[in-house]
Amino acid sequence: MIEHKKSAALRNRAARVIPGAVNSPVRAWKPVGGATRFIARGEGAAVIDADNNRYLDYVGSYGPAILGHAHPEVVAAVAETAARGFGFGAPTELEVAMAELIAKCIPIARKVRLVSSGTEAGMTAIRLARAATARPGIIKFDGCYHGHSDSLLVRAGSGVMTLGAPDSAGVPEALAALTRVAPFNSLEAVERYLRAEPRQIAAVIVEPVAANMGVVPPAADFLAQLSALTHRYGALLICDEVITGFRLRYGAAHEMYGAEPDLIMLGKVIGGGMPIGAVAGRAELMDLLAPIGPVYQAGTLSGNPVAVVAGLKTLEILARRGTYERLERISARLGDGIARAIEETGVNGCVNRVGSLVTPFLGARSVRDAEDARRADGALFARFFAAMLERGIYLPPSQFEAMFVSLAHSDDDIDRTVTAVRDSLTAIRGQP
Ligand code: KE4
Repeated sequence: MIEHKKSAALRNRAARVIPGAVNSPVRAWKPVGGATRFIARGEGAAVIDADNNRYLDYVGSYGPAILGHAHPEVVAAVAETAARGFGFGAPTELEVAMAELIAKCIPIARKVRLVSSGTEAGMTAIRLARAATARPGIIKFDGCYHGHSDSLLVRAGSGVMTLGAPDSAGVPEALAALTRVAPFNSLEAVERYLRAEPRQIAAVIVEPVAANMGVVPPAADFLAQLSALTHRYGALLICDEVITGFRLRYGAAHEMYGAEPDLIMLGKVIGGGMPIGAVAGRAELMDLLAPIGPVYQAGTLSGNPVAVVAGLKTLEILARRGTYERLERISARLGDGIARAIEETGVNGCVNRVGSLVTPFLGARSVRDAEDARRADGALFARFFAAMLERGIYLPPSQFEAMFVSLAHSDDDIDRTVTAVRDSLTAIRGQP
């Protein structure tokens, strides 16, 4: 049994001064039993906890650590930039370089506003869409997550065709009612909403590849048809690329699926692990933003040079030849290996993978939307998580997250992970 006395002591200490002992709920490990490990440091594909236990890491800070932890070139760039000051409340050349790079890599990103989180990017995109269309309504998809702003913390109402209901205390019913929630991959539900209130919907917001219900790819042609449908009713399409941006390719994922968004959100990888987000899109939309337009949006640390340089260096490294081919090869090795292990152990499950985003679903044969995902066996996943942790493999502590493969994961790391999956499934298969 792996000792984690220091993590337990830190958890107790933290709980006295931090709600739930964590600064973001998913870190509390509630779905898998709550024995959160406090991490002391990261090294490449590994993290080491407060009790000096080493784990192969598939959380990767929930996406930013695509190079692995503490990449020496990124660390050096951060140190060198920090030595010149941490930020000035004034523009710097670094944020111009970041905006230019994003505009060069993503055709729809004619203008870019940097912020400090994906949530801020989502808030800003929604506000821009409402201002541009003078409409209040939003359509989002069940199981997709776009940060914790009020209009996006909304779940489907009682019947599929009703208005949204708050998905958090503190979100006013009246505001939640402006958001409609459709099943992911359902054009029919979106069309019903748009037809029912043709001039009410400002925007449809979607993760091009869903990764917050576990990984769920878009159905064939879904995103291209969603774009056409949204625009036919005068609404805007927002693609939330906070996870997928620069992870699935060197640019935006929506282009892989023929989607034509008006605005996109970015985050995670473009900050290389430092706090960042971005909203980008057509110039006439982005120019609605203060100080030139009427849509107010601001941030003390927006475009922070230390965060931006971590992102720029990360993107520079990702641009090197063979990067995404290697990421695809090792991710396929992982996904195929997990699928084989599920098959060979006879455990009821499946694997969804898109690029370096991988989710093993347990207790479900196929997962195409949030309803399917919710039918997975959470208790079985919790036992799987614990068995993998015992074998030194640190998975995201929820069935509804993605495993994030990094360029620091070696073939041996992947093979070791697959062996641990097979042994863990065998171990939990017989458990009551
Ligand atoms: P942040 O505000 O957490 O930086 O980004 C919000 C966000 C927006 N869009 C997508 C597609 C996202 O996945 C996220 C945040 N992702 C979660 C994990 N899936 C972050 C982990 C956490 O909440 O601690």
